[in-house]
Amino acid sequence: MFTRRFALGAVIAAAFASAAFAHSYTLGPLKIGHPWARATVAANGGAFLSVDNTGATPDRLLRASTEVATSVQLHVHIKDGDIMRMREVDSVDLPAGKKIVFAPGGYHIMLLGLKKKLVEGERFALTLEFEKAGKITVDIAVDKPGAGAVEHRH
Ligand SMILES: [Cu+2]
Repeated sequence: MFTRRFALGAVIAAAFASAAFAHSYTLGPLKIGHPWARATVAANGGAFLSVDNTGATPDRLLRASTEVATSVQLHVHIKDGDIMRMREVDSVDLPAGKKIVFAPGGYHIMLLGLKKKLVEGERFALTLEFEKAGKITVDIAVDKPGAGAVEHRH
């Protein structure tokens, strides 16, 4: 089991050169790829991952929780004229046969009121709750402060 995960992680690592410690999880038909966050000294941060729904029925990410933050919200970036704004969403649809990527500039898991700094190279636990697949706790790997393509503004 662990060996298979590690092998898949290695494939993902090859695709994203900066993802030095890629890892993945399986929950029923859902494949959760490389959960990560940026190192931060600010009160808030973002966590990112991908969810590949390999099943025949749609699912939804309903919420996420972690002990390192006071509260956790599901956010999306939307373009408002020339400005990118973040908006909270109730849930994130995971259509059957599609891979949804949470990444800077798009969907992200917003960590509000961090109780400790997120330090590069460390990990913390985050629990994801899906409508059909249920709950899973994943390790979020903390990457460099500026990792990812798009600036994450608040
Ligand atoms: Cu946000």
